[in-house]
Amino acid sequence: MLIKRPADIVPSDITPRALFDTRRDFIRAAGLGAGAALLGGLPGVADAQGKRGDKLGPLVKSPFSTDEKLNDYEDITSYCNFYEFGTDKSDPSKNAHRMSTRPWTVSIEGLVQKPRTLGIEEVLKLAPLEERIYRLRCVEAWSMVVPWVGLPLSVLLRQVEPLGSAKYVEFTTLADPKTMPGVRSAVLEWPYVEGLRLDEAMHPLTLMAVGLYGEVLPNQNGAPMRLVVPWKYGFKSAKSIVKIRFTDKEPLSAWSRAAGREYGFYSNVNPDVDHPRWSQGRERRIGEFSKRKTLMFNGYGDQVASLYTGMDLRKYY
Ligand SMILES: Nc1nc2c(c(=O)[nH]1)N[C@H]1C(S)=C(S)[C@@H](COP(=O)(O)O)O[C@H]1N2
Ligand SMILES: [Mo]
Repeated sequence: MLIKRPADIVPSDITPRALFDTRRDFIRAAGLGAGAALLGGLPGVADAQGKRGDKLGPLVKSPFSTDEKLNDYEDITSYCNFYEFGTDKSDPSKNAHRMSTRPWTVSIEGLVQKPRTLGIEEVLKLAPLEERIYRLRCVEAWSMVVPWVGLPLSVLLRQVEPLGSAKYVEFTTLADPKTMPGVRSAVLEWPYVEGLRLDEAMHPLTLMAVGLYGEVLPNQNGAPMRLVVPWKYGFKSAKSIVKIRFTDKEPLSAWSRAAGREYGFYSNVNPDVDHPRWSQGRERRIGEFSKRKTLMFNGYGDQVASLYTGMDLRKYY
């Protein structure tokens, strides 16, 4: 995203429509998108071995979900940013199958009472898994609506009893040159690092996603667990996380390190603060032709604006 201007996206290039329409009808019929609070009928989380197509469930529906039209499974899984697998939107779906997501552990450390390393199976059992339909707004001025499956990040963070001195949380993602061709190139410094202020990380909207469309995450979308911070530009939502560290200093994220003038620490979606090389005022929803207006905090202002009271969001972009 450092290199390219927002491309004109032609979804017909990447989507065999008949295929994913069928798939979506099937998933709808299985209960996702229905009104029930607890969606039964799906195998339990213990059945999810991380193979493509493994179901997650039962799922609790989230009150935070948008009712906008979902992007198709094919769009979400074939139009991706995951530079470890290449800089083209189509590279992750071609290359990410090489990454192994079992076994997988995340170590949670730093300014905490009880540092822990959890296996992905333990993470899946920490809380009832929720379906959360969120908008994802990339800094490159496209957006999607994604039916994530996950648990509140706060549930995971509480496991280690953060100390009072902890002010920020840093996320480090996998960097394996053997399976990730992008890591052999210098497009970013590896591993990919992201960070949140502690109150942002603990906010109820902040999700640790482990699936989408009721199934385990496809590798290209950040298996086996990735952040989803829906009021921030997409690059804050780090994929394939292996380490979470509590700190008292603002973490230096991979994109701020590469181009700090373009990508700030906060990176809240803000139509009034342009990227130095393009406007952030509008966005193209993948699958749509005309552009729509970008909303402050990506439309999540009612829930998150109070986190930034008194801050100049032009300075803290
Ligand atoms: N490890 C890692 N995480 C990452 C990225 C990346 O290159 N590497 N790209 C980010 C960007 S720019 C976006 S827009 C989202 C895209 O998520 P999606 O491909 O699941 O839509 O992932 C983010 N997380
Ligand atoms: Mo992005």
